[in-house]
Amino acid sequence: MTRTDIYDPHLTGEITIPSISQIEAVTVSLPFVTPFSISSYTWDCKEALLIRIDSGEFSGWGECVADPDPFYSPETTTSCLHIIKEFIVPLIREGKSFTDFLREMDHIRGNKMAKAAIENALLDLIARMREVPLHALLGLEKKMIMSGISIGIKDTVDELLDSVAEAVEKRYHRVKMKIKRGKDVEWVAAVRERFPFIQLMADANGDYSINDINHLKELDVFNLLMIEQPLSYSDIYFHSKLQKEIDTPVCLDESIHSLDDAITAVELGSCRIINIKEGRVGGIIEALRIANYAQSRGIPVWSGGMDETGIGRAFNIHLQTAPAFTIPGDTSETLRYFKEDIVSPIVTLDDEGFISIPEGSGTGVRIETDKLKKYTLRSENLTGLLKK
Ligand code: OSB
Ligand code: MG
Repeated sequence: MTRTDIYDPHLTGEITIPSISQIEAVTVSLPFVTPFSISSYTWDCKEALLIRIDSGEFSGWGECVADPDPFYSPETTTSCLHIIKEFIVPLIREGKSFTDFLREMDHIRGNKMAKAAIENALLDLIARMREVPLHALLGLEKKMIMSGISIGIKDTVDELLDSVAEAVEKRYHRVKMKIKRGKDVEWVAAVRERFPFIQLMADANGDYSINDINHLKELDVFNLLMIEQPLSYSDIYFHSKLQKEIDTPVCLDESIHSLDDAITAVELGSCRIINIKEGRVGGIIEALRIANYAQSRGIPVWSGGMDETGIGRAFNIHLQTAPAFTIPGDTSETLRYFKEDIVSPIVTLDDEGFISIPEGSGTGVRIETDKLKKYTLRSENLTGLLKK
């Protein structure tokens, strides 16, 4: 099977780029309430590159999901800003169809997080100018969104159990625990013993190799919803070997950057589930293509997160209105990450653990200017880089 347009969301053809009056890149740093550890790194704050694109009185915002470091993905906030300035902003031109803009961005290899930030800001801007919610611009219907929480690696099993207990109390629909070598089978066993019935999964962020098949097989008894990215961040082939040997469904995160990657993974049998992070695959449109393809192959998908501020989180929320997103994602309450956010409304769970779509046009979130100022490290005006 090759890439075809049948997976394309229908309406990008009728979207055109409006006249742009300003573009600004703003780097913020928001301290985490508690540090967040994955197998490869620990973050104690979220440093994010934000993009604001203005057309007259309207502003669209995008958040680049890259970190300042290359410990989750090779892209960084600095590499993204470079690509955005030198190669993406010059492609933005009034009257260009969005489809053409996306095709031209395809000539820039990789750099998906940089592309997504601009794609997101433009879609938010266009939706706001049309006075429609982002999901409606994408042809998707409003619905309540399932919640899920991703619990970082802890120092002790007791700390982990306390965090899981808190999540269960809050009615999160699904709990993900991070694992790594030395903090895996016994840690999962402890959580499963205390919470026999919750939807539980584990994310290894690539910490294992194909030689660990027998060890990873030990996880099969815990009825996990899935194991996420057990092998290398760039591997698809060995995951197909692993999936044949273990019962637990494998889910790919880091290895999937495009529809082509998703097709490779599904055709090889490398995973039974896909984590779609729109920021990791180049934006909402590519995310929807992957979702449509996965649905056609009976592969469930869910929306991952990158500990985004309220701007990026809002895109993940709108994305999950697509019917292919049948598994709860990594979409959690704002206050579990940050003491305060730079947008309102913040994300909260209702009594049954659901999240509602913010009201209003575009993503529906408003920037809190004073909070944004408080957490801004630096900003740069990119308007002069637009081609006349
Ligand atoms: O692997 O999904 C991941 C956060 C940073 C980098 C990688 C990952 C994560 C998460 C947190 O799991 C997701 C979230 O709550 O936004
Ligand atoms: Mg992951």
